[in-house]
Amino acid sequence: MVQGSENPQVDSLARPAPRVSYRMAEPAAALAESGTLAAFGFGKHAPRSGDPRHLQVPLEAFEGPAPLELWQVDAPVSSGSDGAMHWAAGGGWLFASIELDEREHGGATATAELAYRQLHQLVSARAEHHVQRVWNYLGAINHGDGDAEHYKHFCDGRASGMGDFFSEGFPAATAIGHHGDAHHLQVYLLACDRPGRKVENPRQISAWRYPRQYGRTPPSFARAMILPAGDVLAISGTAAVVGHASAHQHDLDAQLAETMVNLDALLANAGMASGFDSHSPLKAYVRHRGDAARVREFLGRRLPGVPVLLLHGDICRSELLFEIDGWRYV
Ligand code: 3EB
Repeated sequence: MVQGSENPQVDSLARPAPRVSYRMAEPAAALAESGTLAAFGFGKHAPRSGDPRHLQVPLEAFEGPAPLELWQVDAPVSSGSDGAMHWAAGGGWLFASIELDEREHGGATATAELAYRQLHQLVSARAEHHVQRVWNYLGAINHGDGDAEHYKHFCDGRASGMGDFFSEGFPAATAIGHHGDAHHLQVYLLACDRPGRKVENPRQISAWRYPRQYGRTPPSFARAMILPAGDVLAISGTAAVVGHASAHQHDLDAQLAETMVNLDALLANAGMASGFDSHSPLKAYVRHRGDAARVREFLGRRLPGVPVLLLHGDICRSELLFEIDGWRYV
């Protein structure tokens, strides 16, 4: 039983979502601000620090120097490390990350399993054990054919490492291929001491029900999560998937348009008005460098004023050229 669940004072505590923003800033300065729960640098040239809240995401930004992505809460933050795992907590929220080399842990499946087992262990021992959102960045994601594809091995390991981690339902998630070290797996998450509310997309079959053709182990994620205070929708990686099929294979413009329809359907199903604004940061993952300008032009037209970070990333189905994820604040 959840301690304090019969105490109305505890239950009435709001858990406003972390504020997520992109900012051109020095990591040290951003980390020194009170309430900084996490700071993400993008690409191999992003500066590093030993701070457990500071993560280098191995995805390159297409346009100029990438900003920092910041998660900030209105509470003091404590943090720590345990081997390859790092965490920070404050205001009822938990950020946790793990980075592993697949060569050191018996390959892709075993490494994904280990990453999820370790995260489970960390999170389940804490009050902030309701995982809302997970990001998975792995190298060479489409390497190998059919069931031998790297992503399929990752899905196998993720599912077995989860155990009963998500017995209350899968969190929202993203899984994207990076172009750094092909064996480098990075997984990070946002959890809370209150449960969120999962949202599916009526235009899409839930991922955990995908038919066998997409792999032995269906991907384990929800399409989105309404964070506990109901103030934010955390949106999973969304692509031109309709039903379970990849629509408009290899056609970038049509995939972009279909993805916008999927986002609208998701917002509607979450009970939210359509559209995004300047407080709702998104990430766009683009498979081919040569498509970046066209994607930017499209987003400028369809999502004017919305902060979108354009990243070089491979989508887990090789026919998909584009995927988007992010946050929609109420
Ligand atoms: C899709 O709709 C695209 O394996 O965690 C999107 C978000 C996708 C998360 C995952 C995969 C994942 O099926 C792929």
